[in-house]
Amino acid sequence: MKRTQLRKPNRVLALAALTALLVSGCGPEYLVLNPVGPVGREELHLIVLSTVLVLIVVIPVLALLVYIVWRYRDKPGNTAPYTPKWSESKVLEVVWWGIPIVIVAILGFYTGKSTFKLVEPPPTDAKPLTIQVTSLDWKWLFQYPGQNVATVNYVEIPVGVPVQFELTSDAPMNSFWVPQLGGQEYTMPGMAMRLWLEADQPGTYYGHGANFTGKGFAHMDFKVKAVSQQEFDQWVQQVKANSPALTLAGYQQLKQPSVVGTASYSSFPQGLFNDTVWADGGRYMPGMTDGMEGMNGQTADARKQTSSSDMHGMQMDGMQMSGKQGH
Ligand SMILES: [Cu+2]
Repeated sequence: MKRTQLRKPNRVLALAALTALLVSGCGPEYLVLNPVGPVGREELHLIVLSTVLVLIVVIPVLALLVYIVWRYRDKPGNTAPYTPKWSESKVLEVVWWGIPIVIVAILGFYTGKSTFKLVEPPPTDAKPLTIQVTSLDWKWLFQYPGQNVATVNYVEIPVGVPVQFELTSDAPMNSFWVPQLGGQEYTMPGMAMRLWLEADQPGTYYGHGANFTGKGFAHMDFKVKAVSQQEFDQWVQQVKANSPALTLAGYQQLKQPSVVGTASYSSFPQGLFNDTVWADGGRYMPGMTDGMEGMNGQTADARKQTSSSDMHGMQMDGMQMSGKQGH
């Protein structure tokens, strides 16, 4: 008697806790679940789809686990049937092969569709903006080749404009991630990767490295400030007027392992990003053709020749990810 009296409030408490957990699942603190741009939204659809598909397996499995443990428990007088010869059941084989095949097919179809879609810039009339990103120990350098300004640990973008982030690393590989705008993409020495993102609401969004790179890694956070095109243009003018230039010597100092705050630069050495990529092999993601010329005025052909020993015989505009840098 006493036992059942104790169990009821416990059950109510557990149910209340579960409900609270489910209801709070979409609070603003869950950045990935609150996208503010087309890329993040597309990826949220995939997260929801895969969660639902996974639940088709997880819920019956957990329910069966509980049922079977209870039904076949060792108890005097248990009348559960003993049927050891069911291993050739056609029905069961179809169920446990068929359901996963259908789930993987649906998941594969939609993941593939989204992946190919997100390689292209978000569809809009606005002219894209290019920002070159270099991960350093332990800070992020952002260069605006079109505006000729640079920043450290923060980046401003215009709302409603697709931003082409070109990514490399001049330090151990890292990963560029702005959860509310879209998924991460790796930054790797000697490689240039590309990630399209777009914000459709003004705001300040959290960004962080997503690949551990040593003791200063915890400080590799940055802010993405999305503003109107007009505010963005004003900001560029302000940086040009009020900030020091980033010199090559300044960059060499910046890339030394250190934890720094934010910084702005009125200019940066021409071609610095591409020189960084070429210094360790010069591999570009397919479709990235604007990255072949650098500070020394070297042409693409010259670069191809000087670094041919490092190209593993691969074509420069092919998928060059299978060289020495494995993951
Ligand atoms: Cu790689």
